[in-house]
Amino acid sequence: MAKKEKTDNYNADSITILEGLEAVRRRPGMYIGSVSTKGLNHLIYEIVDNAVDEHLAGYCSEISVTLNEDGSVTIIDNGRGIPVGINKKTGLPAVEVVYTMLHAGGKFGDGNYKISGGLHGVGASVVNALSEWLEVTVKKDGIVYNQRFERGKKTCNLTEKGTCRKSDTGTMVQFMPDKEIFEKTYFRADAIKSRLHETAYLNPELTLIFQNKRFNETEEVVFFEPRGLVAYIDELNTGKEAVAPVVYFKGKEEGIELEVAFQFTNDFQENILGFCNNIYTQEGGTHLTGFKARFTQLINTYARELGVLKEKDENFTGADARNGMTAIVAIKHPDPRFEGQTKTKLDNPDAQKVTSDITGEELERYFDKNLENLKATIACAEKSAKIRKAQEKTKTNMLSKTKFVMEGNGKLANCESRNPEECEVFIVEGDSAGGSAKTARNRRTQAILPIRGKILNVEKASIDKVLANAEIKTMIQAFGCGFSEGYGNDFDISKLRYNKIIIMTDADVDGAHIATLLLTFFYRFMPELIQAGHVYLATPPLYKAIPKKGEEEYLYDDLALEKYRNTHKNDFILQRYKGLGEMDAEQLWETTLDPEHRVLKKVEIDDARLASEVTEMLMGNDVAPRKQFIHDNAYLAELDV
Ligand code: 0RA
Repeated sequence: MAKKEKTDNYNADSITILEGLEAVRRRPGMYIGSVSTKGLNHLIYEIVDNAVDEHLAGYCSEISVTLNEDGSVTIIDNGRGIPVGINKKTGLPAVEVVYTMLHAGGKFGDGNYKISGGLHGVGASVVNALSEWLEVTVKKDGIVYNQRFERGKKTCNLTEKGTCRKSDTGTMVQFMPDKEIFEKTYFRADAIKSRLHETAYLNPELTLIFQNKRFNETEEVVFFEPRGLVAYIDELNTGKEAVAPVVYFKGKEEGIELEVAFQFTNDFQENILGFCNNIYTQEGGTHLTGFKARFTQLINTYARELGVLKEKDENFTGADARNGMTAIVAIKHPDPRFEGQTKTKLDNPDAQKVTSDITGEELERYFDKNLENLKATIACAEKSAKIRKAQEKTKTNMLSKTKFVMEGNGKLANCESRNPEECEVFIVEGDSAGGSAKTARNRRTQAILPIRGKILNVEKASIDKVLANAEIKTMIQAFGCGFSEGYGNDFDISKLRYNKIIIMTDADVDGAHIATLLLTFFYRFMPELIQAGHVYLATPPLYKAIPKKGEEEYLYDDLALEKYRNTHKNDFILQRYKGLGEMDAEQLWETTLDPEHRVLKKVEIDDARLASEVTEMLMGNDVAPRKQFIHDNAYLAELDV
């Protein structure tokens, strides 16, 4: 061979490439978090984020995401097109390197803020490795290029497929998620739409198009939010009573950009969302710390200047100052670092300093000119402080953990074991199902907490109502770790008494509603429970098939029923369960409690966020979307797939 040296090089490189992608297939969770539907959706976000990077670089104005009928997804952007030139180190076209080498994404960067520094940022190669097949098409310099891969391995070299207008540039990626890797390969349309909408709010010059071409679901939605964060706040505060207009400011310091929007409503909660380089920082971090601390300090200073706080008065707490606040704090950082349970907590100290500096400067400027808004804001803090002081007296008694008696606490039927590792608590809808569950359970490790009717909607209720609610009080006491919103942050996950908290509701619209309310409660007050993977949904069966001959079988959804019908041509009786209450203790054990046979769905933070949105929609004043929801029953369908 004439070009021996080059060939050897190529082989060496291609071996490392394959090993890299093999590692991704062996341990996909390491790269995309999980192989559940959440991990599946990450594949799409990964590719979209790359295109958003191209937008941030100033070259892409439109991104479309299409869920195709065959289960694949297509993502198109009108950027410059991924480079196709030969990469010196590998001797391969750059686009091939991007799709086959781990972490190759940033190599072609040009110093802009890269999403790839964030939570996902694992690169297109991970998507490729976890796809049954993937095809990338690049339009660049008047030429259309294409390459195809299967499970991360190329099936052909980059090929020129034809020509196009020189001005017509961009990248199109189509892939089929691999059924060998993912538990389910059905993308969650709701979560994707929500994420695309979020991206539109954060990038006011970018248009994102969502198309669903799957059977019976066809729709097209265009997300374009030229009012940016201000429009985002409007959306978050829909149905709430604003007490002041939206405040917006931005600034740049030490190469870090900050954008903030906030508004006060008469709610008794704060809802502060943080983003870094377009990524939602679930666990918060230094940007939020900087903003919150400076805001609190500013409100206290103003309150003293205006005489609202007298010399003898103590300062407002942070929670007081932010009582009723909805805020978005979005930063762009050239080198973001993340830590925490789910690597979604921003850790850069300079982000705190810059956020604090800009917030101080801009807010002072704003409040000096807008005294009305300032007064309304301070009034929120005053109201909160008043209630806090009244409650501090009663709270100690109400939530005292030391006074908690394990047995005989309200309606909780506790388990015998005190080893949290093996303990589970079932939150069961309805007294009759609760009764059966108490009989059916394994008393040693399974506790039952029946709840009646609908628990309080924590999105709407004030903190004092939340804490006074019997069901919620019982839950806080039973779990043993306190709660984390409102006054004081005394949630301590190390005190958790149960390794699994299992929500068990009927498989109907009411049941789904109760489940969403519970998830909203956990999401708002005990998010760490979800982050650490302690919250589950039980899935009781919908049917029992009793054949003339052969074994009875429980069927958990309509799809299972259809399969059963197709594979069992003989006569069978179909028993339909209307609710948990209809099952006797033995059936309940067999189908829903028995760890050997039951089906549990682990709740992920995306589910809870979505539940929170759904709750908002169900409880809001708008009737149309609620009717639509009940008609579609979309949430249930999404949970089942
Ligand atoms: C680096 C340089 C150039 C384009 C891109 C990255 C790029 C990456 C992605 C990922 C998804 N869509 C994308 N579009 C563009 C430009 C190189 C040149 O001008 O030749």
